[in-house]
Amino acid sequence: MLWLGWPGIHVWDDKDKREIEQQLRKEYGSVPLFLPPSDFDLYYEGFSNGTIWPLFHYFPQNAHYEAREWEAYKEINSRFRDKLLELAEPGDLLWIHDYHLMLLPLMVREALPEARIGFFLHIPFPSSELFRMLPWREDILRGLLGSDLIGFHSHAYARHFQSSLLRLLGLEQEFGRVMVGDRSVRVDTFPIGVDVNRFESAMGTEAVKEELADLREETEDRKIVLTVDRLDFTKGIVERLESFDHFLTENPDWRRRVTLISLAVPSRTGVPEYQALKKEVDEAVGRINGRHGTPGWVPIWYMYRFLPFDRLVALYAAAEVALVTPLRDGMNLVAKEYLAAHPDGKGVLILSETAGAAEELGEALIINPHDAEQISAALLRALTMPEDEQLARNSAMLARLRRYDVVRWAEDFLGQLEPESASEPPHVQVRLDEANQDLLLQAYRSATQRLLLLDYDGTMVPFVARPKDAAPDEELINLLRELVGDQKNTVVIISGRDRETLQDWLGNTGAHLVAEHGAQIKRAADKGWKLQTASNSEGWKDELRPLLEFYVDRTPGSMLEEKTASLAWHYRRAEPELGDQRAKQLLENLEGLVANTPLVIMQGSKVLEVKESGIGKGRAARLWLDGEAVYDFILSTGDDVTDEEMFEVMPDGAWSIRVGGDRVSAAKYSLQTPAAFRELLRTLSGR
Ligand code: GDG
Repeated sequence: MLWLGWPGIHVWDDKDKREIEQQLRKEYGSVPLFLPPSDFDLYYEGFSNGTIWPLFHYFPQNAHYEAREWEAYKEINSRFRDKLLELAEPGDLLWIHDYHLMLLPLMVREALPEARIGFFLHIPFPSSELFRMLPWREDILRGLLGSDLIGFHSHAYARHFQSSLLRLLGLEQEFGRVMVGDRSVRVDTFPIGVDVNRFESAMGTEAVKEELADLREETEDRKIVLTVDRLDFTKGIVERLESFDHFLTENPDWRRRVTLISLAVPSRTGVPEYQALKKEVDEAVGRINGRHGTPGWVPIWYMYRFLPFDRLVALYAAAEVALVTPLRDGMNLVAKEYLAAHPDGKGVLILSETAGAAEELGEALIINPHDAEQISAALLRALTMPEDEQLARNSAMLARLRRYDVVRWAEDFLGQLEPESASEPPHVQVRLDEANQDLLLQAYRSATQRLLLLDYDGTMVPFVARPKDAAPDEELINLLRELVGDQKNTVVIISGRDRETLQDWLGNTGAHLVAEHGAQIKRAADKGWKLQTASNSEGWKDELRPLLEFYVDRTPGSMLEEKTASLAWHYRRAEPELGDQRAKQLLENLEGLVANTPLVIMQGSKVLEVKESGIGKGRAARLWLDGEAVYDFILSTGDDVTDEEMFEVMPDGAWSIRVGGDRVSAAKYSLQTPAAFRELLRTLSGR
C-alpha cells in the first residue's frame, strides 16, 4: 500500500524535498506531492474550505464562488493525477479520499480507462437543492463518476448524491448503480469506524492511568461533561456553550457539581471567519464562567490546543458525559471514540441528529443542536442516568463499533472495489461482449432464414424527454432498409407506439410493423393495419380516462396517450420523485378498477398503460414464430418490461438481448446502450 498526499508544508529546496521524500517513503510508505504555494491557498483555503466545506455542511451563506479558486482546484487535482500516473501500476486499486479531490477520479479514468477507482467522501453530501447552488456542479458530479465505486458515510448522503445525478445530469440509478455511458458506477454507504483496539489498549497503559488520576484529583468529585472538536463553525460550539449556560440557569443545584471540559483544536487559523469564531467562543466562555463561577469552581475549562493521544484518551475515560453537538458533521469520530474509551459500557453520549454518526448510534441521547432547551434537558438526564441504563444503551453501540471498526470499514470498501467481488445484481444477463458478438455474427451469417424482432424506443434510439422527438435518423432508416432488403431476413419492428407514428417514421423501411404492443399489426405486404383485440368495445376507455386525466393534472410534466386498445400515462418529464410516487398511487387506483375485467395494467419505462388482455408483444411475436417459415436464426431485442413477454416466448437457441444495462430479465444477453445496439445492427448489415 502506498499513500500519496500533500505533506502539510511547502518546501522550496530540492535537497530538502528529496530528504523528506526518502524519509516518508521509509517510515510511512507514503509519497509526498509538493504543491505550488500560490495555487495551494486558492485551492485549499479557497475552493476546498471556502466553497465546498461550507456548502456541503449546509452553510451556503459562508460559501463563496470564485473562478480563480476553481481554476486552482482543477490545477491541483491534475497535479495529483500526474503524480498518480507516475506511481500506478496495472492492477492497482486506487482509492481517492475526500472533497479536495473530487475531479481526480475522472482525470485518472481518462488516462487509465481500465483502472479500478474508488472514491470516499468524508463529509456530508448535501441535498440537491444546496448542491445545485455550486456554479461547477456538473463538473464535480462528472469528476466523481470517473470512479467505479463511490462511498458515503450514510444512506442520506448517498440519496442526496443520487438525487443530484438525476436532477442535474438526468442519470437514474438501479440496484445502487448508475450507468455512465457503458460503465456502471456503484454508490454505497460505508460508515467509518474507529480503531477500537487502540483505545481499549491505551486504557491499560501507565501513561493514561496517570493522566486519569491527575484529572480526578483536579476535578475532585465533580462530574465531567466533555466536548472535543476542531474549532469550526460546523461544530456548533457557541450554541453548545449557550445550552450549558441554560442548563446551569435552569438547574442551580448542579452548580459546583459539574465541570464542562471543552477541548478545541486550532484549525484554519489564517482564515478570517475562523479567527472571528475563535473570538466568539472565547467571549462566550468568559461570559458563562463570569456568570456562574464561584470561588473554587470554574464551570468551563476551555483548552485551545492539540493534546497528545494519552491525554485525550484520559479525558474521554474520565468524562461521565460526552456532549457532541455539531450542526452538521459527515460522521463524527469523537462520539465513537468516547464509547471506545469506555469498554465497561459506562458513560452517556449526547449526540446531534445532524451528525452522520446518529444514523448508527441510535441508543445515544439524540438531540437537535439548535435546541438549547432540549440539550439542557438531555444534560440533566445524562447526569442522572442510572448505571444499568447506561450499560444497556452503550453495550449495543459498543458491539457494533467493535464489529465494524476502521479496519473492517477499509476492507469492506476495498473488497467492493475488487473486480471479482463486485457483487452483481440477481438474475442479470450475460453481457454481449466482443466474443459473444462474434458468435452471434457467425450464427447470423450461416443462417438461411432469419427473424429479427426489434423494439424501437430505448433499443434502436435513446429515450428523449418528449416522445415525439425520437424520430429515426437517416442512418437508422438505411440500416433497416438494408436488413429488410436481404432476402434471408424477416424484420419486424415491434413497438408500443401508435400506428400513425410507426407508419410515418418506419413505414418506408419495408419492415413488418407491430404497433401498440401488438394491438395493431401491418405486415409489409398489406395495405392496412389489422386490429388484434378480441372485443371491439372501447367503452372502458371512457370510464378510465377521467382518472388518468386527473393524474395528468396533478403531476406536472406527465401526459396521456390514447391508442386503439390502450390508454397510457407517461411521466418521463415529471419531477422524478413525484412521478414515481404518483405512478404508485395511480397503479393502486387502477388495480381496483380493472380487477375482474379483461383489462391489464402494464408498467413500462416511465409509463403506466392499461390495455385489453391478450394483447402483448409476446403474442405478436408468436404470429411469426408459429407461422410457416422455419427460422434458423432468431434475434429479439427490447429494453423494458413490455419486451419481457417477447423474451419469454423465445425458443431455445434464439438470441434475446436486453438493451440498457443489467436488470432482472428473461433475455439472455445485455447491451448497455442503444448506441451499442446500433453498432451491432451495423455489423449485421455488413457495414
Ligand atoms: C472528517 C469529517 C468524519 C481531536 N482533537 C484532538 C484529537 N482529535 C481527533 C479525534 C478524532 C479527530 O481528531 C476528529 O474527528 P472528526 O470525526 O471530527 O473528523 P475530521 O478528521 O475532522 O473530519 C468527519 C471524519 O472525516 C472521518 O471520516 O467523521 O465528519 O469532517 O479522531 O480523536 N486527537 C488528539 N489530540 C487532540 O487534541 N490526539
